[in-house]
Amino acid sequence: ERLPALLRLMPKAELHIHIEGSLEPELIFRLAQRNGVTLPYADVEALRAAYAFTDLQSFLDIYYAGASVLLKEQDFFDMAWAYLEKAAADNVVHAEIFFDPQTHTARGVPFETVIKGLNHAVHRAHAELGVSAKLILCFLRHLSEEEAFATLEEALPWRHHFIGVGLDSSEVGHPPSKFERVFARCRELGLHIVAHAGEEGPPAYIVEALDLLQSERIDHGVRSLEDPALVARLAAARIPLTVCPLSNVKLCVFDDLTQHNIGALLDAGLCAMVNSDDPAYFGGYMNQNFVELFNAQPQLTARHAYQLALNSFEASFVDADQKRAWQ
Ligand code: ES4
Ligand code: ZN
Repeated sequence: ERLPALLRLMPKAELHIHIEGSLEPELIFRLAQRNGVTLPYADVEALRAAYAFTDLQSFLDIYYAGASVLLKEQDFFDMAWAYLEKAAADNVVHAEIFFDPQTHTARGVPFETVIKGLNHAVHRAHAELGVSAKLILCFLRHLSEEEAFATLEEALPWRHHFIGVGLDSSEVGHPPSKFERVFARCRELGLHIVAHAGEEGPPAYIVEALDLLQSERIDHGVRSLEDPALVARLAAARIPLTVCPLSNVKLCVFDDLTQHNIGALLDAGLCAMVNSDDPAYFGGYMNQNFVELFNAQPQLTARHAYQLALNSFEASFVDADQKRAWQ
């Protein structure tokens, strides 16, 4: 194993983690039993065996099925607490956590139930684990802009429980332009803006996320290297790319970790960093991503590791005083 102590022990921030993607098969079955939900899988092994993805959509179908066991405030707390304990064990000292309210409100779970459970875990993690955590509300891009506006409306009484909004789910065919008006409203509300772009979608979707949504970071963005003018723009503006190595391999964006372009992104001067995306589905949490990436790519050095950790703090939405304290 290469640089194991450095990779595991260095403090880092995680900026691209879907909390519903941290739901482990064991917890899915425990919550199914607790809530009387019947799953189309016999047991944990059968569920895990279904985690053989060919693309983003084949993953999302199973990810939304897994989330169907989440009904009560306690369920959302248990899920987020389990993630935050794993994050703390990986020396993640700050996490900006995505949640997908529409996945739950569409099943009749009140927005309030979701946000209260997650918020409770966030506060307890600060007190008991020393992890600062914030929430980012993601709109599902396969749904309409009207539905995104309705979700924003439901979220407004809880405005101070989340720091920003994002855009996730099925990318191709659902460009950022579809959500231009709802993101304009979010900016008026003072929310931070991020968007998934350039995971499976073309570099033009990254340009739309920047120009039309005024996205402050790009989630994934690995396809930016196909457009040299875009790379120059991302570098000059220091727009961060929240890269997820194991995710990209599991969803067949790259054949294997030896083919991943994160080293090229760093060498192009981009503010890229490592994240776990959906760790329960993609084979590991933050440190697993670091360790497997560095084992696969001997050209990555301690200097790259340090740069990735530094970039994670630079790209975070914490205030300047907190950033200085972490330097
Ligand atoms: C996601 Cl990897 C990925 N891409 C887009 N949307 C998502 N939601 C959860 N994981
Ligand atoms: Zn993601």
